[in-house]
Amino acid sequence: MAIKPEDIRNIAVVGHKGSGKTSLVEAMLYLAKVAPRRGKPGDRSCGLDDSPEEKAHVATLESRLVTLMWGDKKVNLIDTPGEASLLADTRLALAAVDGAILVVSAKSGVETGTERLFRWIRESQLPCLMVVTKMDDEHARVDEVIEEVRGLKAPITQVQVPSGAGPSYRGVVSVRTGKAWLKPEAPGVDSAPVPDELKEQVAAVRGKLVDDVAGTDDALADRYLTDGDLTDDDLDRGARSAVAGGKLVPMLFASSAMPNGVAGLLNTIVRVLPSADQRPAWKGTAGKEETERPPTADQPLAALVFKTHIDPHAGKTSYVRVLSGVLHPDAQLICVGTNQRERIAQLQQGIGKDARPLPEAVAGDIVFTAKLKYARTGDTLSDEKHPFTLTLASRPPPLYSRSVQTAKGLEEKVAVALQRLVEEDPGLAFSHQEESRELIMSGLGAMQLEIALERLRRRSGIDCKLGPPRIPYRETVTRKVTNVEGKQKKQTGGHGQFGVCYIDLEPLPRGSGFVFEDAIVGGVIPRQFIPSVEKGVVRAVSQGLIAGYPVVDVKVRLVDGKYHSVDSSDAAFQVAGFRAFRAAAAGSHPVLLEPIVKMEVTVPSESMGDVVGDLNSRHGKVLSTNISGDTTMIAAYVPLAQTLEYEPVLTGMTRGRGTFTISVDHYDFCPPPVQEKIVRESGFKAVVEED
Ligand SMILES: Nc1nc2c(ncn2[C@@H]2O[C@H](COP(=O)(O)OP(=O)(O)OP(=O)(O)O)[C@@H](O)[C@H]2O)c(=O)[nH]1
Ligand SMILES: [Mg+2]
Repeated sequence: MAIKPEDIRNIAVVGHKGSGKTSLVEAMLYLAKVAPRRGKPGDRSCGLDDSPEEKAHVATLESRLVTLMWGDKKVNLIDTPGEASLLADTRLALAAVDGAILVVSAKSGVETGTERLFRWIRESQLPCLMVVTKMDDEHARVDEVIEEVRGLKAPITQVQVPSGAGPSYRGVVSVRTGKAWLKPEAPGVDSAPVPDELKEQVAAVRGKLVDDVAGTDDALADRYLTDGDLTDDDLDRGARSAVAGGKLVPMLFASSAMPNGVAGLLNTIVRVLPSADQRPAWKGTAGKEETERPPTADQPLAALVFKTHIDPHAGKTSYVRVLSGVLHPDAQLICVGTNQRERIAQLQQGIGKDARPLPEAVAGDIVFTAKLKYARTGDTLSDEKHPFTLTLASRPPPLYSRSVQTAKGLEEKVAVALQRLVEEDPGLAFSHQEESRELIMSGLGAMQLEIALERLRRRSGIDCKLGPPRIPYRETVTRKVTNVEGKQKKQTGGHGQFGVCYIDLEPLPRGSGFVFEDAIVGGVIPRQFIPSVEKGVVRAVSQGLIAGYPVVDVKVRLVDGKYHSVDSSDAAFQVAGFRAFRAAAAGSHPVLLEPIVKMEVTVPSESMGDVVGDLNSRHGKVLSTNISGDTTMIAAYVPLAQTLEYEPVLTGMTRGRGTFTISVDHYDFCPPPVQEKIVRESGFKAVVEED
């Protein structure tokens, strides 16, 4: 029987790295009989975390879609990475679903990732369930963690009571239905009456829940005041609409090691979270117009590509959320972003052996499709006559850069492989650095780049490694010198070489670049050789004076010279120009300039002191601080070299709440100790070359 949008629940499972998401998804798959056997947490028996890199890192490194049936409801779950530098995937998963499960470990509690993800969930106005997992862990500190969760400045309301914690954990009781799942030895959907010792606590928590639900709706509040309680029906309906509207965030408990209680979570998903057609209309654009698209099957087709996976053998797979309409295999769609036509091939659901083709995917469903030609991650595909592009939350810009180093001659191949990685991971970018001829890969953090490179090595067989990107330093001079000679004279036998020039060299203001002025009078150097002198000077300028970086903000004035009617040549005057510049520079006190970026760092006001202190320690110059509400925006100039490792530092100082932007602004003098180090490491030799 075809599935209807009202029978579908789409949920992203998100949380801090290692909080227990994948294990929880596995427990749900097991209870729904998708997974063949009961795995222990961490025992990946149903196709999750199965790439070589995921196995090596014991972590989820990209989003995965799994589908299960719970009763007559279809639940599409997206298991997402928790690693901070891989959250671009997670952010897109949140754009494709109608609800989220935020997983918190009973051992580690609320962490930086928990706070950041919860903020994203609230910004996206997604209904959310909070699940405290690892309840069986011997280090579970449940009461403290409940308090930490309540501290998230959100309308958290407890809907289950756990029985025990750590080794004594048995399962959970639902305070709404009074159902209890307390037989770990008999997993599956077993229910039992509430044991006597929990009755009082269950009644108290239910009272609080009724209070909370009544507080979200005037009609319910009236009934509650009159009757002193709410009927189960009222409580259910009230909870559903409060959760959908973000007025309540239910808190539940779980252990993936004892998945019997996870049945209560699945019940809550299908009963409390909104179905795919009950979600608010999708916000987007049609051409330049802002518009909304109802999430129903009777609308024209629109679908979001929220994830791309490229397998070296099977090719490209795209994960597609049907936003509206009905998607059929063979459908002809337009990708509004690129204006390309796409033909959909087969539609599929299920992972590994469970994969099966679907005859159609109705609004609200999430499917895989192979071999899309043009659509990239984040693109919306739609009916040509009814174009629609979903508006996505802005993604954090890739600000952590490294150069990708490989053997000579393999750069082209590496560039092609990098391009493919960028298609898969929307948080990754790569570029060619012209000056240093480096391939630069940028992302959100070190771990992301390392994993990308591991994939690249495995798939292409090319050996390559990451290095710090070369900072584009510049050189300049600080004193004026005049009438410096540059000479080329070789007149031993046959056709000789002769050219002499005299130049003045002077510093110019920052940003002026290089200026060459011809001040020759009386033909002391014939016209045709003036460009030759300039060429020689330019070559010296580009080769640098102390560390091999181009020289900027200087003016060279050609003031005098000598020539020979037979032995002078273009080559001779080029050498003379080159030597004159090198000789002039020696007396003009050359120094190193470093690129300075303008940073705008936005942080919670309470972290401002730490962040400003850190910027100062990075030789930063704070320009302004603007407080608005409880966030502060700090603008500062900071040397580019000091920003390469900034992301994890800022995350640490602000518990993941800080963001920043960077743009190269200007060049300024390098502090002498920094200059000394760079000059020493450059191995630059300022010997004047012999021809
Ligand atoms: N005792 C116990 N351990 C758990 C439970 N859930 C997860 N773990 C363990 O916690 C570790 C991390 O679990 P995962 O499920 O991989 O966590 P995750 O949130 O998916 O991690 P990332 O995908 O890397 O962010 C593993 O070693 C699991 O064995 C649980 O309910 N009880
Ligand atoms: Mg995981």
